[in-house]
Amino acid sequence: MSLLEDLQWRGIVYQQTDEEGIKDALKKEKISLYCGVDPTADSMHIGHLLPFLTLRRFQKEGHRPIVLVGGATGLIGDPSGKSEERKLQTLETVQLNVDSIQNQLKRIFDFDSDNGAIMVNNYDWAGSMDIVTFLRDYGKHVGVNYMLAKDTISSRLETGISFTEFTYTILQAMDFLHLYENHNCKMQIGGSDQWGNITTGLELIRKMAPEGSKAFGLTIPLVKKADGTKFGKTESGAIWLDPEKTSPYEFYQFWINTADADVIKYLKFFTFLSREEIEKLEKAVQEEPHLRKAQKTLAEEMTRLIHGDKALEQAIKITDALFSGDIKNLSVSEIKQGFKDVPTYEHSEGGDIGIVDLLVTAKISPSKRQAREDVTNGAVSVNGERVTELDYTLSDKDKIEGQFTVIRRGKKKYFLIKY
Ligand code: 545
Repeated sequence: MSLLEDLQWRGIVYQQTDEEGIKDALKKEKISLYCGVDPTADSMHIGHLLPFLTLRRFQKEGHRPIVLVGGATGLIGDPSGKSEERKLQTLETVQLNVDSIQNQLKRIFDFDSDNGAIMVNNYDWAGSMDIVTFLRDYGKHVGVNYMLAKDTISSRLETGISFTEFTYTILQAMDFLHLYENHNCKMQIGGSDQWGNITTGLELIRKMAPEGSKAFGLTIPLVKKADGTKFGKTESGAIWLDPEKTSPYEFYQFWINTADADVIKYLKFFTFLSREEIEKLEKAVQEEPHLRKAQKTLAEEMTRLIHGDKALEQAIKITDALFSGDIKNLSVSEIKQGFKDVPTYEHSEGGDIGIVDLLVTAKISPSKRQAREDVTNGAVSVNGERVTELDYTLSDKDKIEGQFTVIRRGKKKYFLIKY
């Protein structure tokens, strides 16, 4: 199966500027191609991932990926897919964001092989360009009518669009031309919202590059969930790649909670598993869905890819401990990850406290009578050990690394006591 056939089988191809041309080019030679991201935040989230994973698929087949971080375009703001004008960010913020996003992208690509990835920043060529050069050498080749016909611009004419954001598409087009001329970059890929910007680039190349020059664009579909809700969001917000914003455990949990109706699609989109492996998992979803083999594989592949082996191991350890209730062996950092969304009570005096009093003051049991019942019934455990004596007192030995006690009431209800 060719790369394109594989992408098609995975459902990754949305639009192509020249289907036959792309097929021919990829058959004939190894090409260089690029995908860009604007440093509008200090981290990417999983909604930004798909085009870059697709770029990585090209690299695995011998093509050279160029990863662009928009130090210049990030200062302007892409109107694509936005119904309102963006707020400008400061130079300092954008520079900090460039660094952290580059670090996230570095994990995904191979930089050392013969077709090693190239990391570029458009600030290097666009940042200091003077306005006369911009208008004479680039602006002159892009018609205003042509720009107004683009969805991303026309959809903003009613609500308003500044000249700054109107011009954005020319900046991205200059990037494509620059990479075409300096790195022989033949193709740009991006999410479906990038179609307008990608085709402006092709227009500029057609007008400015020598006769017979050929370049292509390919877009990738928006990830949609079977139930119609937005992909990549939970009640606590977006799923970030930054482990400080979304812990590897939460990240793992996100993927493992994928619905049966979505899991095969996500395996195709996001993992590098082969067709055979994915088809096996598809069978597993149909025949033994309760085992959640496909979800487990997806969560493992994604957590390993973004956070590495060690973080994956930890995420599995926390998941298992929470499931079995055996949490004694968790470290403080693992407890922090696993119990982030669990009701927490701060025992500020820090001294010893009787179990019944604690259950009441921490609002774990609704009344003293109920608290006593819970203990004698064996419904309460402290750090995974059942406690049945009413006069049990929590002391230093119950504090994990001096900081936490985990109380469980019933089968699944966890509470955290913090000192
Ligand atoms: C800039 C200069 C270029 C080529 C591309 C760009 C960026 C592009 C853009 N892309 C989006 C983006 O989102 C902000 C991320 C915050 C960390 O705005 N003009 O930068 C997204 N992109 C990935 C996909 C996308 C797109 O990074 O293409 O469709 C999301 O899936 O929205 O020369």
